[in-house]
Amino acid sequence: MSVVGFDLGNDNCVVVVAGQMGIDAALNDGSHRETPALVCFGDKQRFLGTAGATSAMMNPKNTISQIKRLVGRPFSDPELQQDLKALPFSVTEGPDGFPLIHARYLGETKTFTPTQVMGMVFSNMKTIAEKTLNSAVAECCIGIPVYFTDLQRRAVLNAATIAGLRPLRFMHETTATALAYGTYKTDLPENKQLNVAFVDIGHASMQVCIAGFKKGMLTTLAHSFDRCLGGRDFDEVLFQYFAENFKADYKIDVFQNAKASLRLRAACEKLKKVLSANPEAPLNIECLMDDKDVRGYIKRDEFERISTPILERVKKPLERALLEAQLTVDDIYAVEVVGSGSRVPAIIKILTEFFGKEPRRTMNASECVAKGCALLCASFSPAFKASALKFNAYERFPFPIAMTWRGTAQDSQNRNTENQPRIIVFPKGKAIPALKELTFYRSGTFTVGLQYEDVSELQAPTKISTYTIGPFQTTKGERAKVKVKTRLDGFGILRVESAELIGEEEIDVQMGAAAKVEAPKKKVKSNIPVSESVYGAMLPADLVKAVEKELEMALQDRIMEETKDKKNAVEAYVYDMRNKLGDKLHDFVTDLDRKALLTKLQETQDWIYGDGEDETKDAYIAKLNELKKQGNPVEQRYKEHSERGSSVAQLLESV
Ligand code: ATP
Ligand code: K
Ligand code: MG
Repeated sequence: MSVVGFDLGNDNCVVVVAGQMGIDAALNDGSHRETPALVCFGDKQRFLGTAGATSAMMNPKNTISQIKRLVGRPFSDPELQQDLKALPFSVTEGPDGFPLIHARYLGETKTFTPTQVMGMVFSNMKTIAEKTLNSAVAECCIGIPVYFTDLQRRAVLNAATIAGLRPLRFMHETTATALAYGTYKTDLPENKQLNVAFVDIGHASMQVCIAGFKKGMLTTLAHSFDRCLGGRDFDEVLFQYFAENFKADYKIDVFQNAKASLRLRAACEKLKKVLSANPEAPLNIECLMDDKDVRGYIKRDEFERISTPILERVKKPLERALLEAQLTVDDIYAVEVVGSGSRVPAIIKILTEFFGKEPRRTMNASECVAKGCALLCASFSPAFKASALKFNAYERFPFPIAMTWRGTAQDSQNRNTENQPRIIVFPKGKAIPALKELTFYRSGTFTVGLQYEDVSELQAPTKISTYTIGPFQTTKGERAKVKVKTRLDGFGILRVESAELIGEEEIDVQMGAAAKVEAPKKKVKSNIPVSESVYGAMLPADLVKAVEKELEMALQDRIMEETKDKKNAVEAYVYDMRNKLGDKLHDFVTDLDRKALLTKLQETQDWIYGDGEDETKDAYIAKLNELKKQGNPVEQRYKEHSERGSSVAQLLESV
């Protein structure tokens, strides 16, 4: 079983694997531990992650980023609409009311759902894990933001499935961080509880978790968040600031030019990072627009002043978390900050003031989420059963969930859904996973619905799903007892899992003292069909198609990578052979043959940079074989000669 943890960020992804080196982050092709969450569509293939980053500037319209913001949200979602304004690629509303991403791929304009694109990011991260482990990866745990709705959770699960992954659990990102913290903290008390506040400021959002620790155990006490407060908001403030300045100073309107906007945004992000370590920073961009080179400059004080509207929002999630945990700042043993967005010094200042203590960075700020997920995954693995890393994590669900239904015959006439009877099946803070059983008395098929009890903290429609329960038969059309089981599963996804018809006799058994004298009657249980309809969710048939499509695209990528490798092999052979013919192979070939071979090499080189620039894999293989046919005999003669030489030398040495 594979032990793998994924953190798919808005900006950066990390995969942690349990391998021979212990539990550690896997390196990507560029030997980095963080991989950009990017998919770039090309004429012949896709470029994922690091490979996609190089094309982001060259090919912005076809480089898809911020995918985590786009999944599981209807097109009309105001936050999504806001996000789209800053994105250089095209997104339109699909027939189902959900976003469709447009990109030129294989020479045609194609559309992809955000879930599909997230599947591509997962594919890339899976490949990175597999290269490190040298084996296939299926089982894994995945970090998700605590504020993800049911639909977003389903989208992530589908995306993972598209990539061929079989997640065992999702873990809220801050809880994963807390698990990583607790597992490696060796001095946790046996009886007393240490309360630690975790603050994660990433690229797009801020999350807070207060967790209580005892030896070998963590309990999440509170979760809070601001979905729209992250590193990118500072980039945007700087972008607006410089764009306005350039209007006045250089008479250019960057807002009107997509490419210039993109370059200025990227420069602002760099500048922001410089400001984290320096009291001031310059900004220089050559040929930004209208052939004008621009120069700018900002002091950290000024940056903080223009960022006030963002910085003012940092306190709110902190207050909410304390309130929910019913703790005061004095009860907080330590504050841990993670997420690279938290590197802005003004944020640390606010945290220090709020908690009355300096926040710590005990953990690797970019890897702790993936690490926590890998640790959770390890806890499911037989190989880690008795491990010293064993740690129990009690996770909580952040939203209260209600079940609704049509009432009795009379009130089913009542069309006003506001008056629909409902019950809270899972209160806010319910431990995950959980099961709730409700009993209904019905004479035939009926429907129940699941919905958010409170959408004030959510950007989602109230309704989640409806379930049709039935058909079933009752004697003489009387009402029968139906038990409906609702599950909040290990992914924080809600579903009515099953329904059972319970024989009427059972009611008598529960009637108390009088019933006890009667012979106990047998319970008759039978399953009733349950059909699910989730608002906005991907249909199973579409998921199957998406899995196939991903395999097809991955194959195309592999063919293109192999083609490049073969082409490089031909090129390398040309240079290598030419050098050798002038050097060590020189005396092992007649002048005539050498000349012929050199001509052949030159022809091949011309071909590679000319007609053969864009050939098939087989054409390159054939070309290499052709060259080797002429080159190999020469190499062979040299080899025989040097072997003879060395065996003579060995002979001489042994006497
Ligand atoms: P999310 O958690 O929102 O899904 P993520 O996990 O991809 O996103 P991180 O990698 O934690 O996000 O943080 C990325 C953000 O951190 C970017 O906005 C980046 O500009 C910012 N960042 C990175 N280094 C620094 C720095 N030295 N100073 C300020 N900001 C930084
Ligand atoms: K990350
Ligand atoms: Mg993150």
